[in-house]
Amino acid sequence: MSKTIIVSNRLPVKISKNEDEYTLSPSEGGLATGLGSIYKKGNNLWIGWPGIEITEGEDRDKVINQLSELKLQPVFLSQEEINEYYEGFSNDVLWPVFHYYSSTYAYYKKSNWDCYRAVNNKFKDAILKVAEPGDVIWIHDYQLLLVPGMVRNCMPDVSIGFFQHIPFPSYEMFRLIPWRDELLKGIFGADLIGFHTFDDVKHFLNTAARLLPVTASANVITYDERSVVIESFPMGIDDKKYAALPLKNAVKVQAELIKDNFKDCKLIISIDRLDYSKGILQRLQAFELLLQQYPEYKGKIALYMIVVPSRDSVPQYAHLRDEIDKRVGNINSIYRTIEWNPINYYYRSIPIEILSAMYSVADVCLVTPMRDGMNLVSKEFVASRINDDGVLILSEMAGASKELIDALIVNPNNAEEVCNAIITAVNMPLDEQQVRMRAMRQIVAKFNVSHWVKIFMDKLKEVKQLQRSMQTRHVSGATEQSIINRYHNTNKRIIFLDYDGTLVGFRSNIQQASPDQELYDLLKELTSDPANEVVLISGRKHENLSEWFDDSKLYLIAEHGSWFKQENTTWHKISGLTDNWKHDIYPLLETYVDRTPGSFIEEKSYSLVWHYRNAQKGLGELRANELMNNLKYLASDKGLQLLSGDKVLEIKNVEINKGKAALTLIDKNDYDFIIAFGDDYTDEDLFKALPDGAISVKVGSNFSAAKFYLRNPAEVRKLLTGFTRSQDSRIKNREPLLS
Ligand code: GDG
Repeated sequence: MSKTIIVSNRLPVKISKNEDEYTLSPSEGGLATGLGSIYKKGNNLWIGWPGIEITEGEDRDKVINQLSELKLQPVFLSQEEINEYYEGFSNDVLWPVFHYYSSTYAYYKKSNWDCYRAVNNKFKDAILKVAEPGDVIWIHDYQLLLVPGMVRNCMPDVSIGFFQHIPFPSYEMFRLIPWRDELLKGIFGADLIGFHTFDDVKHFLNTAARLLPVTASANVITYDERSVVIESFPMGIDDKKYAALPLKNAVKVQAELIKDNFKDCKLIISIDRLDYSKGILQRLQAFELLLQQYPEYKGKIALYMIVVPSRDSVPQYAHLRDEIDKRVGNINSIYRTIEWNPINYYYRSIPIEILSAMYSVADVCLVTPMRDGMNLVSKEFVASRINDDGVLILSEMAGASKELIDALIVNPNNAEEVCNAIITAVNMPLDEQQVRMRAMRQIVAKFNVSHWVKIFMDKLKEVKQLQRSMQTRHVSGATEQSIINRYHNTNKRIIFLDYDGTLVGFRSNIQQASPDQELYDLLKELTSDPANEVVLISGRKHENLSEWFDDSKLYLIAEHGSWFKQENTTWHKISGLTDNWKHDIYPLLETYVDRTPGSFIEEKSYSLVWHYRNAQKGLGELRANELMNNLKYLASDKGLQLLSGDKVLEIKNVEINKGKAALTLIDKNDYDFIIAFGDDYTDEDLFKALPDGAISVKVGSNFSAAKFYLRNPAEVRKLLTGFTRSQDSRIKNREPLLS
């Protein structure tokens, strides 16, 4: 039976050593809860680092046995590996770059990168030990970016999902990493790549398009001939757990204690791990500003701030902790009174009962990270407000701000805005609090952690099915042979061939894509069979096709069907078309050429094409969208059609399309073999127009109405050569019989 394997840097367990014995306590983190529904079932399991260094073989065996009872499998790491892979690379390169702190905190050291790669390889080995074909592997987070690619190399068909819990930065940041290509290729080993927000998805898609030879169609990227889907899956929490906690006695007791302590004060809470990305100093600055500018709040509000210790043996973190100590000390010494302390600051982690008590009694929760993948504290606060009151102030830089839109959303760099938000929050009438909180509680309940796991796993299944259906539609092996057999068992054939992208590859200069000798020879062989009508059906100008193919026996169709030319005749165009519209559209296109270096206009008899394949990446697409919007109404008034293709925007008479053009030929004869090859949007008209028994072949892996697909022009040529070759061999085979 197939199984699911979860992989993350840390196992969801805490291990402590007491003399010779190891004690395990399962961790209650959100991820562990969410994924509990998976890894605890059947023969599924979770692979990761157990959190402490264990060097002795005997000890390792003990721990392996204890962990296996919890369905966990360890990857043991030495202290040196933790220093280099985890601290040195994951936390000193990927964390700062992905949180936009590269210039201050990123430290690129080759030996740390080598160790990151080696440890990722260790994780891969651990996976391969247990993985079997048909299994599903879900890999988590930035410490393991290379693992999907490493597993893929060994198990090409296995289903791999990857989810990143921290932000994915813009290309401008990611490109700074010296090993960026390898990292990106590693992630692309997955079939489904998930992030918390759509912004992360956009950054990732843009980065992939800039750095790797990928083809993209919306959020589906073809890499290494595999379709990979990139999507946002905002992670949720175990909302029921947080709603149930305030009803427990232990929590109620704590809640009363806190209330007693802050009797006449509005209580503002904040909870973070010690990290520069959390905006703790900026938050203190905003709080101080409030006390400075609005002295009437002295004694009326208090900040209850928990900072959970983290990495404070690293100088930058120790420095941050010192700064926080100083700032809190300063504020308290300036503003405190005998009975009131503005900031109650704790540098320690707290038990969940106190956390829940804080969530449930606070008036305001202040969450102001400078950058955060999601931020679960904000959602836990919302889930804990079982009376629908309380106010959440939330940084727009946290992924959660995309969902919790009823929070007071602030820019954490804007001290005045944060200060004003605190004032609004502490004065907010109860009915407004309730309207906002109810809306947020609904969202937190609906998009909880189980929902997150379910939609990710469902999508992963769907992506695999998509890949499999692509595989069965790929013309190779038995399918290829059956098409070739059908070809030979028929004697009135018509073959439609698109040119650019189908018979020759994509070139940045449209004039460069001229036919090579191999193509001429192939077309000559195909057309020399009297049973074949070979039609070259292209969007190119008729003059251009004449230049290349006038001497051939091909039937030529130019400009998507405006012009036709049979062997040994001259060109004729379809009647009743007008090109008057060009006077209006051309000048508009010229304004886009003036504003977009590298773009140009191609003029055909009944169409105008704006090409932007040489424009700056991203700018071309932006302008094309703008142009599309500009032309929308003008086009329908004038009976024009807008076609947006691969780095082109084409405006043409609506009456012309390749499908109609092909039908005029098909209808003339009783063909018993009809096949069409094409690679882009204009060929879809052709595929759709073909009669039922026809064979349609899409070149490339974008979605298509075609029945089959081939990967590139080389494969098209191979199939066509297959037609002619077996013809030769048939003749050869027949020779002895005939003589
Ligand atoms: C990443 C991303 C993303 C904190 N202090 C105590 C305590 N906590 C718990 C909170 C919450 C969790 O830790 C922290 O949640 P974050 O969302 O800040 O997550 P990170 O660990 O920073 O990690 C983040 C997340 O992954 C999920 O994808 O949201 O953006 O950085 O659950 O309650 N719990 C207890 N005592 C504490 O002192 N009991």
